[in-house]
Amino acid sequence: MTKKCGYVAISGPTNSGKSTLVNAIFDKKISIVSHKVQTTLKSLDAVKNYNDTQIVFIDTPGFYQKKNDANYFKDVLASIDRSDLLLVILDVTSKFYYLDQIEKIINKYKKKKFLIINKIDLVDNDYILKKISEIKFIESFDAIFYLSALKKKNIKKLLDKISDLLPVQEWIYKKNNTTNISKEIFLAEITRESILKYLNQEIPYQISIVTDKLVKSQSYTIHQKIIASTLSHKKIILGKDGRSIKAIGTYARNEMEKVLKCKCNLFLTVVLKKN
Ligand SMILES: Nc1nc2c(ncn2[C@@H]2O[C@H](COP(=O)(O)OP(=O)(O)OP(=O)(O)O)[C@@H](O)[C@H]2O)c(=O)[nH]1
Ligand SMILES: [Mg+2]
Repeated sequence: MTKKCGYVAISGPTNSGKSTLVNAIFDKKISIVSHKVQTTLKSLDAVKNYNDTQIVFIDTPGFYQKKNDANYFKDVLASIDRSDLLLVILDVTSKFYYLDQIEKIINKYKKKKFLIINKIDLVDNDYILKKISEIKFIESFDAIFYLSALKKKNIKKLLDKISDLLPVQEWIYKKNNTTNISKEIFLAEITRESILKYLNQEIPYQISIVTDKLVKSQSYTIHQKIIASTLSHKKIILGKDGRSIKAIGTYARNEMEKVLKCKCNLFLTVVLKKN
């Protein structure tokens, strides 16, 4: 069997469904998802062994207007640079605010690139045709796919085409399904997903979460600290009679149990950032 292998960067505006697509491809939670903007904060590699091809997907932080952080752009561009194939994913139901930025990127990127029109479960064909006519540089893409990452529609077609295109070379990773983040960080990400789900406005963007302790016996015992930047944020995270932190913890624990396939005891503490 001839082995193939390569990196595939998944890029596009915030909220277009990049992380949902990764989870659909792996059929499990690899990367956290939310309805809010700026969910993915750092690029993440995930290894998929698909027939004779090892595909290393790179989920990246989405484009976001208000984001003015040089590290963020560096991270996204570095992920695109090291990939053998670029997927640009657009939410068909959204306003295409970022077409200029995308055009610049794909003109610069000399390797293969696919356009993915996502969330087709929400619209009809006429609408899709009208929307893609807005993309004047559509000819620059080597292929276009129409997907629903959420409903897992047309994922296999995409994987087959990716597999066709990747170069013949030895696999890089020994294991399937692995990512380049530690279990501690991933579990902190799950708690962040829960906070994005339950808390509004700026709070999810001004906290950090650390897994202090992770012990496995018959079940997992997980201790995490949620670090709030102000006292008022801390109070909101706790909620009246601790209701909010309880809901955050319950959702996070359930998600952790699904991912780890094991009972989890999650202990969350909210602390105030020093200074
Ligand atoms: N209806 C529908 N919703 C989707 C689809 N794909 C993703 N979503 C929803 O879109 C929202 C954003 O999804 P994410 O996967 O977090 O988007 P992202 O591109 O990773 O966003 P950032 O990490 O902020 O760049 C979530 O509420 C998803 O459930 C889809 O195919 N159909
Ligand atoms: Mg994401």
